[in-house]
Amino acid sequence: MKIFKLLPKTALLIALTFSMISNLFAQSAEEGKTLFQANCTSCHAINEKVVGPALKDVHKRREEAWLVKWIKNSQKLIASGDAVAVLVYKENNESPMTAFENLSDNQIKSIIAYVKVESETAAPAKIAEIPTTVAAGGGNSNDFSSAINWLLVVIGLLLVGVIRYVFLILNRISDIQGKPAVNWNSINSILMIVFLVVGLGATVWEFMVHGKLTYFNEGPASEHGVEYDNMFMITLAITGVVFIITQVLLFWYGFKYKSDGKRKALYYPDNHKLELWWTAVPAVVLTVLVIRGLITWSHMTAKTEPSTRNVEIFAYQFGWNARYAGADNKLGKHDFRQVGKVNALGVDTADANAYDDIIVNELHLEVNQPVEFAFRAKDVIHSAYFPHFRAQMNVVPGLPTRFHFTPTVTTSEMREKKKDATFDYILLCNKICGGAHYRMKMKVVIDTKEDFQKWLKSQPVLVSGKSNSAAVALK
Ligand code: HEC
Ligand SMILES: [Cu+2]
Repeated sequence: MKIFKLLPKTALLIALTFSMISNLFAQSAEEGKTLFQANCTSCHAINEKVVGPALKDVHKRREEAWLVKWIKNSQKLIASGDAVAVLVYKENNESPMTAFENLSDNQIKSIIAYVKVESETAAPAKIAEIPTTVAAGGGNSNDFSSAINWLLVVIGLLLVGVIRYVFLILNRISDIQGKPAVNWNSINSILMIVFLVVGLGATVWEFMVHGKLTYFNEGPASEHGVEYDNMFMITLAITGVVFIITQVLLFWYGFKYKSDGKRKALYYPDNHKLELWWTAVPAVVLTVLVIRGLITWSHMTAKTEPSTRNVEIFAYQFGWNARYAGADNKLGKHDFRQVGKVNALGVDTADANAYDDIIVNELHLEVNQPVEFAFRAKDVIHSAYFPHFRAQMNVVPGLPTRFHFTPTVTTSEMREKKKDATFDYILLCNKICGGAHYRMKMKVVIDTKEDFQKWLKSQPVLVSGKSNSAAVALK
């Protein structure tokens, strides 16, 4: 009967191994979650189509080895003639997915582990999230919250009824007494003061609490950003002071001069001197602000030296690319008719200037060096927004736009300043209509001269064989 003695131990061992394995699994799914959120959420969700297809159960429909190859470089897999890859690409209107050569096999596997975990816990279908009154199973959380909503509606209606009765009773009392039962004038005047205090208090609270979340705290990370922030602060200070004075006067006078039946309002039709002042002062202040703004704007959009590094920012539904001009510092021409599978940006293959161009999906810039940006959109209007650099420009199909700026704080310096080791600068799309503009995001890295050159050297040029070492030499 030795075997029975061993049984508990064996069971324990099995249980231990099992929990260790599942622990390992949980850990990698945890890592996968972070990676997924950092790299994939701009185009993918588990349960719905974003730019790419919903990834629910993708581990069931594809083999792991295939997934690893696909995620590393889907275009390569497609080009190799892989039937599944070609089909997936075709089904999704041939919008290319970003390559993730920098992710290791293990990292990709942990992303797949995360997708697997999420697929199991995700709702069975998108339909389930639409609240319906005819819930077959019943008893889910949607039923519960809709019951509460109905309850609130009923309570609200009852309250309106009660208030109506209170007024009816008050009217009856007034009729009987022959004078108003409630002095509405004094109640309204007190409400004026309450509104003033609560309103100003909420304004201050808003500044204190949500002011911390704005980009203003760490200061601008570009040269012109200093002037820009300065102007913003001056405008805010002037309008802030005027706002407080006018609001206090408005509500205070409403309170002070409530009608008490004894006072008679003074008839005061006009005063030319007063009107002159309150027209002239704001006019002068606004003119000064606007002229200052025009001067700043013309600095920001001035022509740059020909030696300034040229970078093209390319926007599409829904993502960004950047194209560096390469050794000649000349961006090759582009031609929308050439936009296609291998040439997603439609770079003109007949233009030799394009051969040494470098296309990336992570923007690196050298600190304290100006950059000249040319913007181009493939499909619809996008808006290139660099919040930390106080720069924004519309990206319009068929209409080239440009600006330049000089970054002044490297990513690592900003990480130190913010005491946040995970901080990254970003390029966002500021168009918020429909679709997924709000998810368009490109990481921006501000490097030291050495790091920037190292990075640029490691990027492949469009036509292999063209060295990009000269691009690095570019001042
Ligand atoms: C720029 C947008 C974009 C990003 C970022 C992106 N994808 Fe995709 N993904 C797509 C598109 C679009 C497709 C559809 C295939 C195609 O058109 O190339 C796709 C397809 C896939 C597929 C194949 C789905 C299937 O049904 O076979 C997988 C798997 C996948 N992506 C995983 C990922 C993972 C993991 C990441 C993050 C590391 C990621 N994707 C990041 C756009 C993106
Ligand atoms: Cu956009």
